[in-house]
Amino acid sequence: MQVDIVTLFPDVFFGPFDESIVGRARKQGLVEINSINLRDYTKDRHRTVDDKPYGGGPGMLLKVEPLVEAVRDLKREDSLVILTSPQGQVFDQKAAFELSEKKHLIFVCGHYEGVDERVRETVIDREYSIGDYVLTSGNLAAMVITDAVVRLLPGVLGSAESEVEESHSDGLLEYPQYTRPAEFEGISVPKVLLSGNHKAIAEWRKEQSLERTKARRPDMIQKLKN
Ligand code: 4GS
Repeated sequence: MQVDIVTLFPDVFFGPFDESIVGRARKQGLVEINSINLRDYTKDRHRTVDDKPYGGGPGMLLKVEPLVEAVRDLKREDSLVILTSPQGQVFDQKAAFELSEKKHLIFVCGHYEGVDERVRETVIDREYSIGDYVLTSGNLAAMVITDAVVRLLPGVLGSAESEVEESHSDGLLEYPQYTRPAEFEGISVPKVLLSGNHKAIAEWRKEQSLERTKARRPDMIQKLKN
């Protein structure tokens, strides 16, 4: 997979993408991640990327021409172009699985008050939000989505890691987990986990997952029913 991220701050991605699982995946050639400076697609002397909104109002908008030029330059037949913004569909694990099937993702990171609407009309395929809150820039949203997608690519997680039933992958939250010691400050590990009875352990875990999801995330139960 190739991921190209169009941004005003191309340097912020390195650090997070150099370490741990994503860093290893890049070194192994399982994914290539590039950040592209939007300013490189400006044509004026001042390298202007933003302008005031028509009709007035606070803040600045990303101009249409540099963004469209950048996306068209990067785009191939098999690309999916994603805008990160609070107006998008909320990104979830189902979307992560879907994006992990693509060969080429292009992210357009929102900045300032947003983008000229014609960017959406001309080059954007999908618009995703990572949640109902306001970030300083869409960079972090592109990073979060990239991270969730890259770990799903074949070969990125070791077989032990990928066998683990993670929260959300079966539509439920994870069951409680314990490691040694068997007792800490008077709190014991549930007996069933020490029993060696694998069938009883599996049943207990399933039940705990369900109870925890009902209590904490009734919205996820509703999703399972649909
Ligand atoms: C998000 C979000 C976001 C909105 C970008 C204000 C700068 C900012 N992007 N999911 N302008 N939440 N973007 O808050 O994707």
